[in-house]
Amino acid sequence: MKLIVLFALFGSIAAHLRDHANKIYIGSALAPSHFTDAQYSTIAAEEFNSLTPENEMKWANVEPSKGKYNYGPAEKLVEFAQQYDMIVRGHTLIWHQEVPDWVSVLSGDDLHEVMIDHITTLVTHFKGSIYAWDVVNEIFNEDGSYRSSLWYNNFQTSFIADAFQAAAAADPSAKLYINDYNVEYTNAKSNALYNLVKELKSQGVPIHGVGFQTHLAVGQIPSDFATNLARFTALGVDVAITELDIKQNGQSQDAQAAAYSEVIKDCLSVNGCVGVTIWGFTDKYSWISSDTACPWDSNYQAKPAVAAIEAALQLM
Ligand code: 9MR
Repeated sequence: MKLIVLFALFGSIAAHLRDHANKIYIGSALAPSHFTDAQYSTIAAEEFNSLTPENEMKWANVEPSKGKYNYGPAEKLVEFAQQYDMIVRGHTLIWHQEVPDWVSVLSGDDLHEVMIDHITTLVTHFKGSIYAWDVVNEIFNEDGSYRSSLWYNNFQTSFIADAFQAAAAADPSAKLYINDYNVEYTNAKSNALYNLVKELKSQGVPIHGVGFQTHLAVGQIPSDFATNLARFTALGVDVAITELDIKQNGQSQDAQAAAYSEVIKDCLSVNGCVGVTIWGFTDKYSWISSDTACPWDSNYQAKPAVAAIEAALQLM
C-alpha cells in the first residue's frame, strides 16, 4: 500500500512533457525578461527540453547598431538551456521584420556585405550551442509569390542561398531551416515553399529543415497537415513545428486540447518531424492578446491541453 502511494506521488511529480519527449523534442519560445517570475522559469525548465528565443536573436535586438552586438539577453537563454539540458533553436537570421534602421537604409553590395557579416558573426558567436537556426523567415506571400522586402527587392531570390551558405560556413553542425506560417496545409504558399526547397536541395545549398510555424485556431487544424509534412521530408529535409499556438476561437478548452493533440500526433506520424515548439507556453505573456492560445493560462494553471499533449507524446 505504501509503495503504491509512493509510486503515485512520484509518478505525479515526474509527469512533465519533456519526460515523454522521446521521438521528438518539445519546446517553447522563451523570454529571459520573465525569468524573475519564478513560476515562469520553473515550468519552462520542468516541461521543455528545447527553447527558442522569442525575440533576443532578431537583428534589431542583437545588433541594434553596426558591429555593436547586444548578446546578453540571448546568452541568458542559452545559459538557461545549458543549465536545464535543453536544445536551442536560433531565431531568426534574415526576416523582413526587426531590420534595424541602420540596415534598412543600405542597398546593393553594401547591404549584401552587412547581411553576410551579420550572419557570420551571430552564428559564430553561438556556434556549438545552437541546434538549429531559422535562416530565412516568412519570405512568401499567401499566393506563393515572393514577399516584397529589403532582401527580395535588392537581391531577388539570391539572398536565400547566400544566407544558408554563410550560416553553414559559420557553424557546419547547426541544422539550417527555412521557416514560415500558413504553410501547414497544401496551398499556393506551401507549394511555393516546397518548390524552393526542392530547388535549393538540387543546387546543393545547405538547407536541412523546414519550420512550420503553426499559428492555428480551434476548428482550423488542417486535415492534410501530416501529408503535407511528409512531402517535405521526402525531399530529404527535417521538418519541425516551430511556433505552435492554437486560439480557443470561442470553443471549449477541451476542444483546444484535442486540437493540440492532433498537431502533436501529426508530427509524430511523420518520420523526420523532429520536434514541436510552442510559441510561449502561458497566456500571461503570449503575443496573442485577443484570444487564449497557450496550454497554460495566465495564472500558470495547466489547461486540458497540457495533459492532451502529454498523452499524445506517449503514443510513440
Ligand atoms: O512573439 C513575437 C513578438 O513578441 C514580437 O513582438 C514579434 C515581432 O518581433 O515577433 C513575434 O514572434 C513572431 C516570430 O518571430 C515569427 N513568426 C510570427 C511570430 C508572432 O508574430
